[in-house]
Amino acid sequence: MSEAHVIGLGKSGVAAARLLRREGWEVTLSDTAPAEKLAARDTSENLLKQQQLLSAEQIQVKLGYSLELHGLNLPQLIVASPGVPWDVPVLLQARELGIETIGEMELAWRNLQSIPWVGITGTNGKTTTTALVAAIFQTAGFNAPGCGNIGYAACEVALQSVQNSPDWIIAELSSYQIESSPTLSPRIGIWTTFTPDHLSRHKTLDNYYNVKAQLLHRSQLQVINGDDPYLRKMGLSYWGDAYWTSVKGKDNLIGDKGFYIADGWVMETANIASLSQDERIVPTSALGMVGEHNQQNLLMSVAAARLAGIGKEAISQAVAEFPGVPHRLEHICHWQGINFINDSKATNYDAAEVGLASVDSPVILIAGGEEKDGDRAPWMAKIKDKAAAVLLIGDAAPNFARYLQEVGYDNYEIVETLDKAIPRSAQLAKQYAASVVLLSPACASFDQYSNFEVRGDRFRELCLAWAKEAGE
Ligand code: UMA
Repeated sequence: MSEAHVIGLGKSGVAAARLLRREGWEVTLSDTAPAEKLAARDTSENLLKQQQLLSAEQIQVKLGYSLELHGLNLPQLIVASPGVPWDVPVLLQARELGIETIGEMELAWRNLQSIPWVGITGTNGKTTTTALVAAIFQTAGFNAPGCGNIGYAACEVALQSVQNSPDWIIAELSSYQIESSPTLSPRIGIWTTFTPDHLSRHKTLDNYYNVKAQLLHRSQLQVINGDDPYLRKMGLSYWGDAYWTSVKGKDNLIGDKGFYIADGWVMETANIASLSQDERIVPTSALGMVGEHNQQNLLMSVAAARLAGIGKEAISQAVAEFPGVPHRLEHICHWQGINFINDSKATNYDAAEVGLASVDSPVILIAGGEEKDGDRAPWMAKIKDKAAAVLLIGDAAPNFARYLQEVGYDNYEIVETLDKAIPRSAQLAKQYAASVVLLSPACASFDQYSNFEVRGDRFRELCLAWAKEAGE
């Protein structure tokens, strides 16, 4: 039997290991983290239960283990989870030894490539666009699961596909997943935005751009957000065949085919469906989500739907019913005139700037966590413009305090934890007559939480408990 080694006991690694096992591979699943560390992210009982289940499926699990390639028993295939850097020494060594190395997403693609994919990438906006595309396709009657970086491993879809074969795969694709998926070729590729992120992994902006560009090059049809300054600059010279979108009207479209907003409607240019004139598809007011960036996400989602041949009625219904995405400007509760909003998914400066831009001011902002590289100046400017006070949490708090001072903003407090931030934010909101308390951290969550979802869940839990206890 051929041997495969899967690295990473997370959502992706577990699904990849099961898929390989089903294909008849002898599978080892390893994680560099020791059992105690993995148990701390979940519980020891759940970890043990998972290990027992995997063993019963004849998947060997090795915790606190770094794969080493020597001796005779080398694997024929190594599958890496997205969080495993693509250039770790063991993967470089494997390639030198002629051992195939692929990412979990590539494995999913190999299993699901007879089905058309919509692949959505970009620095920000991916998750909302993925969820909205999936909602539209599903309302149109397709079995079209949203998967990938959105939190549902694509290999899990492949596992489920035996009983329930999808019509379309709607995949949110991070740069990590694209980098490790050399043959993944969607029917429709969407590029939402492009700003510096993940530079600790990709090293340079060019590398990061090129990873995302690869996906679009391999996509049969390309949809690109023409309102993103960087993508716009690359323009026609680079992406001549793409369908461009713009919230700023037809005159702002790059090229002659695409989707734009005019007079409160999402419009499709006539040349896409060979019509005599441009067509109204859905009123922008149908989408119950705030912010210009969400209008951009709407345009790209409608573009994908139309390119897949979906009619206006299904699009209108899905858009009107779309509830939004948890942790992305998610409205948690309303307490004495104050809206508590969870934007935990804003894990970088750009997303946090968009978060602030999308809500009413004055705002009490909660920010901080594990600091990331990037250009913080636009976010700082937005804080000065809209935040009545800033509460700082996590490891980044001292640095963020210094950055705020440097730009002449001193109405901040270091509160360290969300538990302390919530009651204090309510007091400050009263003091400054602020209508919004916004968690939009501009940081990864790993200093205090296992991921941004757990951080957002904690924020939700604390806000709801606070509102209940404090009463109307
Ligand atoms: N690990 C190793 N060796 C290493 C590195 C990591 O063993 O060298 C182990 C870790 O100890 C950990 C496991 O790998 O136990 C985790 O693997 P993972 O980080 O790939 O986590 P998964 O649970 O499989 O989640 C991944 C994506 N995570 C990342 O890309 C970091 C999830 O995206 C995705 O939803 C999921 O697959 C399903 O497709 C999350 C994310 O943070 C949301 N993405 C980044 C982002 O959006 O900024 C890119």
